[in-house]
Amino acid sequence: MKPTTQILLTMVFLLSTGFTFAKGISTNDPYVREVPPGQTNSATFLTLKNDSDKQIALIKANSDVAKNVELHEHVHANGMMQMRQVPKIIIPANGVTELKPGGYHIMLIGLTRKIKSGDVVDLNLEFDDGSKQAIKATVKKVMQGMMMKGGMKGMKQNGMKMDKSHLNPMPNLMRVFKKMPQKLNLSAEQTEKLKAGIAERGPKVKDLFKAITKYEKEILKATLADKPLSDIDQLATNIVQERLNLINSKAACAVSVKKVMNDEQFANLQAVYKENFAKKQEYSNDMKGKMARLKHVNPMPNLILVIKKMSGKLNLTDKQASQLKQWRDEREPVMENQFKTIIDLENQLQEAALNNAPPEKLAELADGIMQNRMKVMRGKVFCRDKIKQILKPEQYKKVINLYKENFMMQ
Ligand SMILES: [Cu+2]
Repeated sequence: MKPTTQILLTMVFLLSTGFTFAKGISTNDPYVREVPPGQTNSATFLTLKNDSDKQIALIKANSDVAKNVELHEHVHANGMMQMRQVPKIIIPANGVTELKPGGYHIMLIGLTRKIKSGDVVDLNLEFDDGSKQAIKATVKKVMQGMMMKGGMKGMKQNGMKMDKSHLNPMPNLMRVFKKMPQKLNLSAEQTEKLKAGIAERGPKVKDLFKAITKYEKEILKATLADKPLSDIDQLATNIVQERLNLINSKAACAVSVKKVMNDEQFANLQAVYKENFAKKQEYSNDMKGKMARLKHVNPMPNLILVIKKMSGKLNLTDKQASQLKQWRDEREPVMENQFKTIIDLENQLQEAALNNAPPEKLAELADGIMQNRMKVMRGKVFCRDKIKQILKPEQYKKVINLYKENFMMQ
């Protein structure tokens, strides 16, 4: 090869890599989640932008800060968020893929050193177009999934869809007004009055959602932190109290809407709601139904599930395994029954509210729901303490850590 040809080729090569660089993946805002001392895993988040006309995938990452670096995603499974490894993370042609809490992330497994806010971590990324990038990610405090502060707002800011259906069993009549006002034949004056009502009640309802979400996070945390039943009972009481407040506020909302409309309009509003928005909760016995239920009625950690799925890591003796199985066989039907009762009663409550049932009837159904919700939460504490009794302290500790590491959102 003549030197000139070689130079030419090198130049073409440089130009082409320059081209790929400009027209390939760019990274934005990489950061690593700060973790408390003793926790051995963390995660990296960033935005990947693809300026090329071809889809490109992130296929590998490594860093000296962790023994293992894996690409992960979060999936809804078993009634909670779980993460799992994925072979690649695709960035669509001329598109953006965000790695964020509750979604895709680069998992750092087995941290090789302590990391705290402000530290900078080096990462190398490899893409399926052959390109590589070295990036620096700053360590930051990131609110963690289920323990996220700021409730719904925090979740929304973190880009997660928040399913509120498990918080409110009452019909949300104002959805009709918001989504299909043309069906209601309202006068301008009525429209103004309803808008004013929403403006007034909206923030209060949001606060109730927030309060329930906050207490549900606290009860999860308290259960994992081995707090006694009395502490957890207090939190459970707060949860059902706020849930009752929410039901009452929805009932009050219906009353004030009724005042703005004439009888015919209100009956029509209920009919439109029934047709378009009312959803009966199904009670199906397949896995999906079971898991949806778990999420819906139970804010507590499901330690039995950890044992079921990760028993290989626990070194259970035969005796322990059979004791745990016996406990599970005993408890599961009881819990299922409580779940079923809650869902039945919530369906009845929705129907009663849409059929002008008297307030006493609504109160009675709401009360039944809350009694069973209390039972579920208390039952989970018994379950925790039973597991603790069967396992050795270090095994139990392992269960708690496995739960935190694998079943809580990164
Ligand atoms: Cu992960």
